Amino acid sequence: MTTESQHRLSFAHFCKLADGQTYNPETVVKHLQEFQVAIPSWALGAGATRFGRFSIGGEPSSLEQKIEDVALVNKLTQCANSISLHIPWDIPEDATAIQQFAGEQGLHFDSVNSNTFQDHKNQKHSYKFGSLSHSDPRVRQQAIEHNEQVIEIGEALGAKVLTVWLADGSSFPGQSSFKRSLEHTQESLKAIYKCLPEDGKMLIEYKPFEPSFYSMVIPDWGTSLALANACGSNAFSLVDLGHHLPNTNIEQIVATLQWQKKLGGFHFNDSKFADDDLTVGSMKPYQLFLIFNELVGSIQDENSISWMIDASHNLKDPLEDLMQSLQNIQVALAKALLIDQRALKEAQENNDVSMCQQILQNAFETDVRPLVAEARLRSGGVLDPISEYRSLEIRRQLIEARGAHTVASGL
Ligand code: PSV
Ligand code: MN
Repeated sequence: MTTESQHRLSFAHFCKLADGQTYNPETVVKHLQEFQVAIPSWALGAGATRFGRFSIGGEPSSLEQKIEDVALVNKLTQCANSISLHIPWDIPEDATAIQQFAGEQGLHFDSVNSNTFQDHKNQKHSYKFGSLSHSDPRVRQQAIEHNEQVIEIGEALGAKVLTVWLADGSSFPGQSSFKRSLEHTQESLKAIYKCLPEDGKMLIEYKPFEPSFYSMVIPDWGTSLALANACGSNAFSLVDLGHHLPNTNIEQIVATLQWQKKLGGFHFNDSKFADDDLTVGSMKPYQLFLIFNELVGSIQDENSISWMIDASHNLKDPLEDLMQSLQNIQVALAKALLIDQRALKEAQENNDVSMCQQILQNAFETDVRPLVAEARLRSGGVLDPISEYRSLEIRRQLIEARGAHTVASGL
């Protein structure tokens, strides 16, 4: 564990070594302080696999408790000042009161997520065979109306971004028509888009497989982009790191969507195989760094992308897991901010391949933890969030207050 005085020494040392480098540690610290990632309301309890779920104890069972958990993470880390709701998992009974409750704890509401991947209580038509793409117009209409309701809930909470992820697809060849499914989806998304407030946004998330195993209606960035283009200038694509087949070049997708000015949202997680929903940066930190290399331009200009952690915690304490994810995001961002972009461009223009690689690796191999800790401290957070969390025995207190067997809502 690093003490405060050790941190002072390592930060001063870092700044000294930065003398003559193209980056300014103070600017990096400033960007880190500004960079905020939303926490989804479904990431605060234990997740599950198809084979079971193991409670971690002290899980939040109300929206208020979820807000309290996010506030705690934000208090320690100072980089997670918003919460993203999934409707109907977390419908606020009194939007004004809940917005005030969150506001008192320094939080606001980020994107709202619709859910047509499972049937809701008392709903008329089932989503078993799809929602916005369904062959039956009554099911499509019901799914459109649900999204409209989510937009309204978001507006009441001050959240103007709607994220749509469709589980629609097919598991057997011939089960459905690819073209008709897309036509229906486009028509449905356009209807939803019309209900956005003027300054609202719609983010369209893609996924190559799961829950459907033969085809997904929106399997990739290209389909998401085509649908966003069909809807209009306030519709964008959303990249979820876990929604790619192994070895996909995600950083190139990020660059392509930025080139089209259609990158609107980002879900952070990590994976070994597919949508494993593991701690951000726990498997492929270099990939995360390369993605941030593509993103730093937009982070420095104007930060209009919705950033969110979308992970599931089966083994670890979710709050510790979130703090590890946040730390790894900040580390990747800081490293990307060290890249000498001018030298990289020059090396690229000169086709100096070795130098291109060298420039990236120099940044990646730099230990930026002193910068991340400094940003956290300056913003009012703590030096080492997980140690602090453990020494305060927060999980024990949560179990005492909420019980050992509470279940956070969700799937
Ligand atoms: C689907 O896998 C997804 O990534 C979407 O963002 C959902 O809204 C989220 O996970 C939670 O199930
Ligand atoms: Mn996602």
